[in-house]
Order: sequence, then C-alpha cells, then structure tokens
Amino acid sequence: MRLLQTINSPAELRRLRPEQLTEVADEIRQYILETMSRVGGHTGASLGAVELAVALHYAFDTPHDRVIWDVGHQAYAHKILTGRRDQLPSIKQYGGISGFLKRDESEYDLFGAGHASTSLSAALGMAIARDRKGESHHVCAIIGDASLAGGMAMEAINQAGHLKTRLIVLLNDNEMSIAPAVGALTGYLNRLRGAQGYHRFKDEVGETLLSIPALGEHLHHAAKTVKDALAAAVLPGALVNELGFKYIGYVDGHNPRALVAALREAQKVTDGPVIVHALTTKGKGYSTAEKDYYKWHATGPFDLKTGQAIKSASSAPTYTAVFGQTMCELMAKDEKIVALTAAMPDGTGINMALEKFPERTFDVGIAEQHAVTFCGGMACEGLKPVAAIYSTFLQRGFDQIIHDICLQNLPVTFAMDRGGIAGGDGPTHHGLFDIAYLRPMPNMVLMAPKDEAELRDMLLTAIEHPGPAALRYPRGNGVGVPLDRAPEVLEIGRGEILRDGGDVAIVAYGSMVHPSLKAAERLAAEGIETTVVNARFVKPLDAGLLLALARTRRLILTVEEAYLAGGFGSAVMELLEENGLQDKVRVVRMGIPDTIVTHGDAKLLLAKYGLDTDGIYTRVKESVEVLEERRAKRQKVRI
Ligand SMILES: Cc1ncc(C[n+]2csc(CCOP(=O)(O)OP(=O)(O)O)c2C)c(N)n1
Repeated sequence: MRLLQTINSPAELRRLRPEQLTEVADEIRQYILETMSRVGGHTGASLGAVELAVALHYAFDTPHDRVIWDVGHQAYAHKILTGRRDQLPSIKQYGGISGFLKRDESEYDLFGAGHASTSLSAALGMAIARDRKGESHHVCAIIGDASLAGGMAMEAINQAGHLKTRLIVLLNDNEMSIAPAVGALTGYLNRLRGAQGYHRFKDEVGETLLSIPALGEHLHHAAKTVKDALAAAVLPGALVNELGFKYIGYVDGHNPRALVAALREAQKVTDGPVIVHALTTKGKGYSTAEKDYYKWHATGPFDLKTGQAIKSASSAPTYTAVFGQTMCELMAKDEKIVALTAAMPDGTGINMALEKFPERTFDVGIAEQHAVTFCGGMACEGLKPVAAIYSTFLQRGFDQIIHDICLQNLPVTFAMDRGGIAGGDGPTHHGLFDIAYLRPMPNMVLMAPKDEAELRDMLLTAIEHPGPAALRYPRGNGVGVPLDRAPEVLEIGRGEILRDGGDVAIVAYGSMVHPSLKAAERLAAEGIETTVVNARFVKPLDAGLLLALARTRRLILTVEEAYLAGGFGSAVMELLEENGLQDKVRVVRMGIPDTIVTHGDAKLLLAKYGLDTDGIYTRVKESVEVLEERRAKRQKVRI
C-alpha cells in the first residue's frame, strides 16, 4: 500500500505519472482481496473493475466530471480512491460503508445504485442538464455487458443516439452477468471480442474511425499500430452505427494507460454519445476467482491462500435451496411447469432446474419486465410459468404484473426470494415493498410460508391455482423442520391457529411466525396467554378467523417483515373496518415504519425494528400494560 496510502482523493491520484497507475491498481487489488477474505463482498466483480476505476478517476476531473456507475457492486476500487479506503473493512456492515453507491455517502457517488441498468438513463439526464445550464464537464456512465442488455439501458441508448448529446459510456465487458451473460447482445459482443472479429471488421474499422471528427485520423493510425493496447476498432453493425453512437475499442480493461488514452479520445467526441469498449476479467488477479468467476462474483469471507469459503454452521437448508429442489420435483411430475429467472440462477435456486430441465427453464437476463410478460404469454398457451425473482427486483415488473398478468387473470407464479430484510446489501435490496405493491392487484393471491416445509406446499398451491399467485420467503436458512413429505395444496385464504388462548392474539405473516411462537412461550411463562396465528395468506385474508379473533380478543398484534404502509397489518385493519369492528379490538401493527432501512446484519436490523422474539415479547407486554391502564382509568371514572 506504499502508493495507495498517499492517495486520499482522486485529485491525489491525478498527480501520479501515468506509468505509476499499474502499481496503484495492483495495490488496490491486493487490498480488496485481503479485505474481502475477511469480511466478504462483491469480490470478483470488483477485482475486475480496478483498472477501470483508476483510469476513470485519472482521465476525468471527478467529481466535477460526472462518473455514474451501474449497480455499484463492482465499484470497490472507486470507493477506495474516493476517500473511503480505510472504511473498506466496514463495507456492508451496520454503521459501515454501503456495498453499493449512495449519494449521501460520498460526493463521488453521483447517482445511487444497486439495481442494474440505470447508469445510462441517469447519465443522459445529467448530460442534458449540463447542456441546458451551458456547462461543459464530461458525463460518463460505466456499465457491465449484462446490464447493458437490460431494458432500461436499451431505452437510454435509443434516446441518447436520437438526442446526439455529448455522453461517454464505458462498457465493462467481462462476458458475465452473475452467471454467464445470456442473450443476443451477448453473442454480438462475443463476436466483436474474438480476434476473428477484429480481422473481419478491420476494413470497417478504418472507415468508421475516420468518421469521428477531429480524432478519426489519429485513432485510425492508432488502430494500425497499437493493435492490442488501444486496439482501436470501431463497433460496426446496427447497434452503434444506426443508433448514433461512436465506438472506441476494444481496449484492454486491465491496462490503465490504454484505458486513460481511450477515455481521453472519447472526451474529444463532441457531436454525440460514444462507447468505449473495455474487455475485463472477473476476479482478475486472483487465480482461484479467475478460474471460477461465476462463483466469485460475490463471496463471504474466505481463506486467502486456498480460496475456501469460511462458512457459518447451520444445519437447516436455505429457503432458496428448498425452493430450487421443490421446483425440480414438481417439474418432474408436470411437464407444463416452466421455470424462469432474470439473471439470478444461483441466487434464486433456479440453477437446479436449468441443469435438469434446460428446455423448460429460462434465464432471460436482467429483464424483469420482459420476464413477467413472457410468463404471461406462456400462461395463455396453457403452460404453468414460475418466475423466481427477488422481491426487490420484481418491483421492476410492477406494471407488467398488473397489465399483463392480473387484469387477464393468468396463472403465473411469482416466487419472491429475499422477501424481507436482505442484510448487508441494504436499502436497494431489501424486499420490503412486495406486500404493498402486489396487494391491490386484482386476482392476485399472496402468501408467505412460516418455514421451509410450508414453502413447498405454497409453491404447489401457487402453481395449481388457476390465476396469479405470489409467495415470499426470506434470505437465509430455514427453521430446520423435516422435509420428508410431499408438498400439499393448501386451502387458499385459510390461516392456521398454532396456539390458542388468552385475550391477546399475535397474527404473524411468513418469517415472523416462529419468533412470534417463541415470544408467546416466554409470555406464557410469565402468565400472559396468547393466541398465535400463522396467517399464511395476506390476500385473500382468512376473514372468518380474523373477525372471530376481533370479536373475542382485546388485542390483536400483526407482525410482518415488510413496510407497514399497505402491508399485512393494514390489510387486517381494512378488514376490521369493512366489517364495523375497528372499535371492538385494539390492533397493534408491527413491521417496518416509513423509513429507509440501512444495510447490516439482518438479525441486527430485525431487532432494531422489534421484529424478533424479544421485540414481539416486549411489544405484547407494553400493549397489554396500555390496555390495563386504560381499563383501570375507566374503572376509576365509573367509581
Ligand atoms: C434489476 C436488477 N436485476 C438483477 C440484479 C442482480 N445483479 C447484480 S449484479 C448483476 C450482474 C451484472 O452484470 P454486469 O452488468 O455485466 O456486471 P459485472 O458483474 O459482470 O461486472 C446482477 C444480475 C440487479 N442488481 N438489478
């Protein structure tokens, strides 16, 4: 860290000589590796973008020039160079720096990120604002090849070419999404990448390079002489030429000087957008990660010498694994079931189906909107699609779920992993909105299992339901219940009473059922009897059960791992109001208030919002005390 220790801002980086940049990059890489081996993070993705970050901050006058990162998971070197070097060990932890980009964390994080394919749209907006204000700084979006294929990025490309705004796009092309990148655009980039491609396009190269005003001749010369470094080829074909982009590439994305040269050439393009195509390797510089860059996109802590993961011991399988296995079981029995992921085969467990039933399993890439409507089409023709999409990413498909699925009452199942607090990935990744955004949709059935065995039942229930249905389940391990019986279809809209007694009812949804049961045990030990209900469904609610509780209990506590606004508790209150029972029983809703939940250990965050055994226990006690006080006051008044 000899050089790196002296760099506390990009301005200090820019004081170095160009030939020192490789040394800085090497030191950053080593620092990322050592730190990630201890704390875990997006190791492979960030190792692949070290030189890109160095070159960007060297070639641009950041933050005056605007550099906009896509997703942000690959931006650790950017964080290190922008004053957050010493905070890297705290990344993704409670109170530490974010694993993605946040405007309020640094003036160099010019646009918040976490979800993919946003950088081009944001950068284009900033470029237009610059032009309107008569300013002259550069705006550069950096985006990965898989994110470039996302719908939003494509829409931005379409507009950028049309507007002819001055905008630079740095394409970080490593042939990978988290899994190998998929889709026609990937094939196209692959063709460009190959040496064959270079030769094939050689003639067009000269022609198109020369079409770049002022620097064409210069680049043309460079193309002939520096074939490998700034191998100035020009992207031929419709994507760029027809859409109005200039192209500089491809460039060795691990050669900082070549990158700086390419970016400086791009800065000279004044009559429209330009793409700099950099070729990178995920996990660059750590041979274990380079060999298996799929697995190394993101990691937990690992042994730096062997690359072996340091795992926390838990005997229960993850919800993701149970979902993946159950999908395979059900697909084996029913040929109509088709499975789908949007660029997250491993994260969702769909990788198992991809392997076993490749002809019925689809990875559509980072294209959640398309994924939803694609399922709609298949459902129209009698197939039974299951879209496994994280709760947070399904937000992208909001209108498609309404317009293409629910209004047509099509039988599509949405399996939402990471339903709840996602932990270290933070606000952009918590799955806290899904109840609120899906609940108003006509025809939608919404459910959440109390454990991994019920997840199996709910998956079958959703698939067999002749309309849209969604289930949510949390990140991480199940509760450890037996999984030896075949999945069963549940009665839609029917909850289950797990414990009966007393005049307090705890009605819990999904992941909150087990902590509620434990809280009830503790309360019982202190003489406070409670009823505990596993709600199972938020739409339709078990109206019979809930109305009966409202008539017979003094207090109903609803508990959910989701935003309170529009959530499960709100649904219960609406039901009571619709039935004139709102004054009959006191309702206390437990969930996430109207605030942004930061990143950090999920257990810690759940505790912060009272969504664990302790929190539920305490809230019941407090609520009971309030009731007692009120009762005492009323009695006093009567006396
Ligand atoms: C809308 C959305 N869907 C899915 C993801 C999950 N995700 C995070 S990074 C990533 C892969 C991005 O690939 P690419 O842009 O090529 O960058 P790389 O990781 O290869 O550097 C995916 C799918 C996301 N962040 N946002």
